[in-house]
Amino acid sequence: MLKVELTLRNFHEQDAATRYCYLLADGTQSPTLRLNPGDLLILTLKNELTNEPAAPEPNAAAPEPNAAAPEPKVAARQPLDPCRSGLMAPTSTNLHFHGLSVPPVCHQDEVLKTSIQPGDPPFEYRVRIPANQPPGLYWYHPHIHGFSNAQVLGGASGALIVEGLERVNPQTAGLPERVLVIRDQDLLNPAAPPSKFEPVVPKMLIDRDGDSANNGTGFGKPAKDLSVNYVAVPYPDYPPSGLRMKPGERELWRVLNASSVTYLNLAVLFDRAAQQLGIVAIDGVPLNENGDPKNAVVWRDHVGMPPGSRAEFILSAPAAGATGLLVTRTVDTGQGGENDPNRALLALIPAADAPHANSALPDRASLPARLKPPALAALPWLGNVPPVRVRKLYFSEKLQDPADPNSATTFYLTVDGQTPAPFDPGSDAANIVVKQGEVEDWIIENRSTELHAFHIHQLHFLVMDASGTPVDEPFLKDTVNVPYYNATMLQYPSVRLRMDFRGPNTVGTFAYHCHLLEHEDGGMMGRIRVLPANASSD
Ligand SMILES: [Cu+2]
Repeated sequence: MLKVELTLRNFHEQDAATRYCYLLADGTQSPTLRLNPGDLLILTLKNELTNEPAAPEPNAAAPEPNAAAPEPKVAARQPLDPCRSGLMAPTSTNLHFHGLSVPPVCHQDEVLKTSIQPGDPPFEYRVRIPANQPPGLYWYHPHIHGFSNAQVLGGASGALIVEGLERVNPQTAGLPERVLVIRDQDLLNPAAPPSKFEPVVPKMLIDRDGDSANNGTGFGKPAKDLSVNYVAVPYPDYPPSGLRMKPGERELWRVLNASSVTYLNLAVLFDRAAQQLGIVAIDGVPLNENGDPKNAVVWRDHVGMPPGSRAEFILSAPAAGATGLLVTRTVDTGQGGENDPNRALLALIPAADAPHANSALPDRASLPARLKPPALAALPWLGNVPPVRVRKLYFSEKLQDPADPNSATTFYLTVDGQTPAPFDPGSDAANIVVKQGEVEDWIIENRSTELHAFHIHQLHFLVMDASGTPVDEPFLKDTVNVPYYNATMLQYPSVRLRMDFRGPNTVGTFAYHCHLLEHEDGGMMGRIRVLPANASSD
């Protein structure tokens, strides 16, 4: 059992930015939670958020939430039932355990109705990690519709590790481990020109979200700054902090892209040469989860990570005298997307006296060297189960004033055949109803000119094909990028996902959405109801 008492606080900066952080009583910020399969997590969350102080001018760049959020009534406030109120206000909060197959019910992993207000007593989460939860990196963050972006962008997120990777993948046994949480935030130096060391100076464009638009060069002002374990690496010069490593030592890096909108394309450079990264797990699931030993370690010189995703990989520290750099390379997010340019994240500094346990980024431990056998998978491999039906969903966007390219955008995630509508937090109607035990194929199409990241709560899926071409990725994900459309294409890009509703913990009502949180808050979300296997089907 792991007992944790978290307090969520915010701090209003003078530049109108608001920072958010989970705190333990001893001041630890957004702790990494470590649990074994079968463990019980008892987490109490105290909401100490405060409203924005009165500002002389409203921040014109702040995205308008799609649904008009009622302000909490100050006078004679009746205590609201945190399990039922569904109040979506700037100071409301709750928790989502991203990637865990735990039930979508209140006090566990329910986010559509659960809402905790400032002044409420500490709210208790009791989450049993399933015995068959794959070992790897998961995370927790708030999920209040309309305000997820502000809270996560401000820093409200933390890592959660399900222990036991070495049981599934013996090549990771005994490796020193680092947890890197990469977050994005509003630019610290928004008025600065690009660094004079950049080879091109692209024209500045603003996209529909009010962020720096993709200019296609790999340079220029990013939409957001990035930070590594809360250490910002700001535009325009991206000064990386230093990570001291024992020369040549192999380590396991567990990387979370906790960004609100920023895509990552990670590479590790030694004297400018991209190094091989031994990927062992994606989205918390070992690549050899299906028992195929050839997928135990997949070597690549870069790792693409949409917002919300995780990658765990083996790498070797630079040799003595060499220099290393963790970078994210530019991601082409589409004509309508944000600018995600090339930038440094972390300098890797070989040092014989580098501490093992208490480095500049303190979150480091070692995996056990002693092997215990993994729990046997109880169900047939998802890729071998034929789907009972196929559905198509599509991402789309609409300018509220089609004549004005700078007008606000509405974001849709629509089940094909239904009328596009932004997510309605006040409704109980499910867009999709399935029965526990079923397996479906979902084709997720992108009809917009920017990338979207499809995510569903409670379960993992398998990517079967991309725009009709089979994909050989025999491992599970909970977040997947969907390529953007442009007018020269003959069809909308898509991915085909094998959706697994076999787990008993999928029963209930939960969300699927785009994990670019500006889009989710703007309406790009839907509701699915999974009925018990024995429910009558009328
Ligand atoms: Cu999106």
